[in-house]
Amino acid sequence: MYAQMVETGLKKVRTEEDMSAEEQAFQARIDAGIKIEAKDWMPEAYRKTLIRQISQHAHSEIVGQLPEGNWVTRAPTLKRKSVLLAKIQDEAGHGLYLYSAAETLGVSRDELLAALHSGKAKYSSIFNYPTLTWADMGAIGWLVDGSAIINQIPLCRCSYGPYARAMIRVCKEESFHARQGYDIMMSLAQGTPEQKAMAQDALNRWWWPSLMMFGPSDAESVNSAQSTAWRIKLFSNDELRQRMVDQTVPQAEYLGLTIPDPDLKWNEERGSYDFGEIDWSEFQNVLKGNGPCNRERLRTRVKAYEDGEWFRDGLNAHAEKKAARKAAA
Ligand code: FAQ
Repeated sequence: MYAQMVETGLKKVRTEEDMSAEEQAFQARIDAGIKIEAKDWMPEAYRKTLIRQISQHAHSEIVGQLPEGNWVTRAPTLKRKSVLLAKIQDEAGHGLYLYSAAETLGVSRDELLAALHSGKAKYSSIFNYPTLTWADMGAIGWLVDGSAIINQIPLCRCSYGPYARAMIRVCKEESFHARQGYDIMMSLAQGTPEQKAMAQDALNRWWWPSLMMFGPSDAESVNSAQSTAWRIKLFSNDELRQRMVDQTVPQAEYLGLTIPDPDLKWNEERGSYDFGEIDWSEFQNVLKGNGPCNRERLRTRVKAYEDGEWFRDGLNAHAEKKAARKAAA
């Protein structure tokens, strides 16, 4: 598995024998459902694991603006355009809450952004795919925000207080995003044959990458066991992926669209859908930086950061002047 770009210092899941008295007390708090707060003692590997996950999550939110930004100038009506703009702005806000949550763990935003810009830190694989038609705005809201919600609702109850609290507002906003996406799909699916075909094409292209968002299969997920013990993860990658399939298939049926999976079928015994094999080589290729848009996304992100330097300098100069005036008074 292509993993561990960020060294958390963990080689295997900590058992009671490995743990110091301090660690045992920490684990007991987690097991009792007590939240860990920024100033509490925590094992170094717990801190690093959270920095890894929260910063990847933050990076995903801000890189996730780029595929949608592509369509702001081409939205079909003024209403759709203002809704899309508001959604993209929400994603920036989510990035800010998440960077702030990561900063409570003793890392600076500059360090986190440097890791993103150098290509060292990951962001979600899903944002390395192109947005070719307006229907992609529908598919992203419906499938990508839909998957993000399924993954993030349990994070509202994770063990680290600042992360859990940030997730509450993020999830509320994501649910608007998912509805706006489904609304676009509904309009297209009920529109002309060309519009319906466009909606189907978007579903065809976004379905499998959306399933990959949940991460590798449980058997390949290197971080899951320890993150589950620490209640950073409450459900496994495969459990959440299954939830997404079960929730989305009836929605596709309602739209009159077909999920692009010939192996998809209802399993009466399990009470959920069986689905086809995910192409994990595609997933790993995207993680290695070789997806359709990896280079373009990073280039755009770095350029935006560099172009904003004058503004950051202006803000700093203003803050310094204000502080100096206050000190003089
Ligand atoms: N893409 O051992 P696991 C959104 C990496 S937000 C890239 O299972 P873990 C909002 C993983 O980091 C979307 N890399 O890892 C929006 C690890 O590598 P590492 C983002 C992935 O952490 C909507 C390695 O594979 N959401 O969409 C991916 O226990 C629309 C092994 O994997 C979050 O970040 C992937 N898909 O579980 C914005 C949620 N999957 O770090 C704009 C929080 C796995 O050891 C528009 N994160 N990897 O080098 C999580 O829940 C977890 O981190 C998982 C992965 C479930 C993503």
